[in-house]
Amino acid sequence: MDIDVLTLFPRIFEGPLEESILKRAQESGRVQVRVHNLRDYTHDKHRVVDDRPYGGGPGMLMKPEPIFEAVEKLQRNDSCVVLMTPQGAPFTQARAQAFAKKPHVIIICGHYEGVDERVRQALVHEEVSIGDYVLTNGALAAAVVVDAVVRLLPGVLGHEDGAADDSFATGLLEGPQYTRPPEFRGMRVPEVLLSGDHGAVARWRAEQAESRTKQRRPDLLK
Ligand code: JDQ
Repeated sequence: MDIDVLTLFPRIFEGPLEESILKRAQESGRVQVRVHNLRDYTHDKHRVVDDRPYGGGPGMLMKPEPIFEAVEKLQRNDSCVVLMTPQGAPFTQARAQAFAKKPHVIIICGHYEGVDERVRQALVHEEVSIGDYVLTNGALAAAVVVDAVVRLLPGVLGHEDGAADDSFATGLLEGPQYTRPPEFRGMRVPEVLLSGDHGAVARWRAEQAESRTKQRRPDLLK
């Protein structure tokens, strides 16, 4: 899979892409993530990427020209062009799975107050939001999307089942989990987990997942 990210802050991606799973996914050739600085797609001396909104008002918008130039250079007939924006459809595990099946995703990170509407009109296939809070720009949101998508690619996670029993794939939250020692500062690991009875363990985990989901995320049960 190929992912191209268009941003004014390419260094925001350096840390995340160079760590652990994302780094190994790239080294093994399962994904190629390229981060492009939109300023490199300007032609004027001051490399201007923003301008004032027509009709007035505070803040600045991203000019359409550098985004059009970058997307038109990078896009292929199999590309999916995604815009990060607080007005987008919620980014969910289902959307991450859909993106993971695409051969090429181009992610446009908005900056300032957003992008000129003609970018949406002419270039963008999908607008996504990672949650109902306002970030300073789209770069961190795009890094979240890249992370969630890359770990779903075949061979990226070490263990076999891969992401199959992630809580958002099963539709339930994960229940409590324990590792050694069996007693720590007076707190005991539940006896059933030490019993060796795999059927009883499976039933206990299912009950715990259900009650935790009911308590914390009843919306997931509906
Ligand atoms: C941009 C901003 C005031 C946007 C500029 C581009 N889930 C999510 N939260 N925030 C974003 C996504 C996001 C994405 C792209 C962005 C925020 N901003 C800041 C400021 C109004 C609108």
